Amino acid sequence: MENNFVYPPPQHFKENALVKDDTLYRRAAADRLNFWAEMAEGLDWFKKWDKVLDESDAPYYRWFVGGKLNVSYNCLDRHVNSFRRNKAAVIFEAEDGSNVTLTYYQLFREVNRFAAVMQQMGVQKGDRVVIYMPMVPEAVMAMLACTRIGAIHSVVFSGFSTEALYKRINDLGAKLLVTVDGATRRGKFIPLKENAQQAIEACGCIEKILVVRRLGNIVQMQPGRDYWYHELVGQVPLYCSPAEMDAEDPLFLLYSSGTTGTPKGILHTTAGYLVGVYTTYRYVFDYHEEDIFWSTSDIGWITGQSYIVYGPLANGATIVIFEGTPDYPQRDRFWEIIEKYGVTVFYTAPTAISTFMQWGTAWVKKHDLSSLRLLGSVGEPIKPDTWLWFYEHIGQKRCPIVDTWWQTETGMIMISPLPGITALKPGSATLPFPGVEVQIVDDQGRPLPDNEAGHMVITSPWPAMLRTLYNDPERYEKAYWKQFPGCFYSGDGARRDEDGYIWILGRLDDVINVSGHRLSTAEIEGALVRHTGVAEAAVIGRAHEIKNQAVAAFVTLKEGVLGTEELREELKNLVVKEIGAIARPDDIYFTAELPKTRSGKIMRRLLRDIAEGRALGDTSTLLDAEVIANIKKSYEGEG
Ligand code: 7RM
Repeated sequence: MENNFVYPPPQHFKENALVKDDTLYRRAAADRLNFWAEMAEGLDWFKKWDKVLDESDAPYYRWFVGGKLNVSYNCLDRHVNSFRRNKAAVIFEAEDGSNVTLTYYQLFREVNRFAAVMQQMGVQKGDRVVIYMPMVPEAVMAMLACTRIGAIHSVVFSGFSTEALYKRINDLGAKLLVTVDGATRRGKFIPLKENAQQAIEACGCIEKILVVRRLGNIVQMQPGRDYWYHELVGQVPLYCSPAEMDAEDPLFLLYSSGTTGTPKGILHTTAGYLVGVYTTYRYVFDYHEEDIFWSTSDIGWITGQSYIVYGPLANGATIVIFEGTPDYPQRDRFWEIIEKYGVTVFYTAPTAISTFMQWGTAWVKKHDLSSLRLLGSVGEPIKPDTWLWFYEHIGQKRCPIVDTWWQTETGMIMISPLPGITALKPGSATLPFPGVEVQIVDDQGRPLPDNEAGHMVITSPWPAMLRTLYNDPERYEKAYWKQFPGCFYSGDGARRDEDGYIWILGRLDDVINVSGHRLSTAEIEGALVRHTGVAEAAVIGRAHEIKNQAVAAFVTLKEGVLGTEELREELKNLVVKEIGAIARPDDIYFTAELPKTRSGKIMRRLLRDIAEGRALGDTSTLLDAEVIANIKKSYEGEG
């Protein structure tokens, strides 16, 4: 872990950087709320706020109380009314290599009409709209259109299964679903509308489906329920006036895995979220007007919401949206795109970088990456050797790397270098962003000395923080605010070194991180026990060279059921069906019993030790030591 190399910002980068000194840190430290108010001045408000932060009903914090604004106005109208009118907003690269560029004016027009279509379909302020779409510009338009009329969007990753979609729609009580006829992934056809339809029919709350034509495949349309976007868009006005939203009006919901089988509907509201992503995009990515910014995430994840859509567009940046995958048609697709559009800032995940490392540098060398000036990493801890490869082969030792720590809950980047001033240490996310306050504490909540590992907590509210969990305020309080009263519990372990740099160690709870995607062990267990042959299941994340973690399941079967290879496949497929391909277990171990504490809790820590081939940790709370010996035996037999 320990790495003694420190990388100060290169001179040429420093000279041109937006932040050249520690003024932001000093201003935030002197008066945090005033700092955020200053940042909020960067947005356009219909009415200024009366109070920056209201803590009277904590943990239901309210930011920019009394302020009125509209998110789509801030992402579009104000740029259209400026020199950015004809600047590229979106460069879209389709999987087949075709591309479209939309200027701010064009995007503005499209979003206005999209909003008018939704309005005509009966969507009103406060209604929930589910967006189940691949990475196409219409997905971004649908999001912005919702914000224009005050509808609350919830994007569901298009790789999620019908069952996962069903769960989310049902929790939301959504009225409208926006999808496409079909999508392609690595050239393979995916009937998105048909998948969505199955979920909807099981739910009952969705009144209408709006279908954007993407592939032109034949789909069954039910009159009165299903509408083609291209048929409605010709009948609506070109302009739809932006709704005046309250600072604390809900903006969007995004489901994220927690420690139980039910995903959490994380709620973000209007002003605080926008101020947070606007500010962090600007300073972390050292925003320059001429940048071409590419975040390889999907809009179904918070990284896509905050740093493909809202942060960049609120700043008037040019973004790349890519429909495909890094290995299709060949393993140099990302480098080809960087070369093709002259991408200047490239933001991706450690898993992707490890994969590229494995594919080898020959793919990289085929392309001119000289346009790049800054790199970013997000989603998992980045190993120092992965960091160094990224630095050397992609950044060509010229580009700083911003390792950004944050969560769906935090909405915005919380820990990150400011690339013009922060000396980088490979593997460390470095320092809290100005105005963000973090501490490392022990189990009792006592601050720990330097270099001791503990829980990472956030000690004061920040503007883009989640406001609650949809329909479940009790869970909101319990999951985030009860563990260490007054502090936000991140679920991550970390240590702080003698320079104040933070080293994230990963999740300490039952959330696992596979290729930067958050999965709940309980949710996968829930899927496994749906099989009639399964008595009990325990799922863990075990270390994986490329994916950060891989899903490993320990399964006990009912009397008389045989643990065959077929059953193993069946169980893996069941998880894919219930959750999606990202949750597919790598390993399934059949075992007679599971290790439990006296209170009946499965001891996942011990299973992790077994799966990773380590000496067993503390077994003193284990009820029956025999169980572990047996699992170990069967594991070694199979492993
Ligand atoms: C943005 C995002 C959040 C979890 C978080 C961490 C892990 C994210 C980093 C990281 C180490 C990083 N949101 N995580 N970024 N760990 N270094 N730079 O990923 O809600 O999907 O996941 O991801 O464990 O708690 S998320």
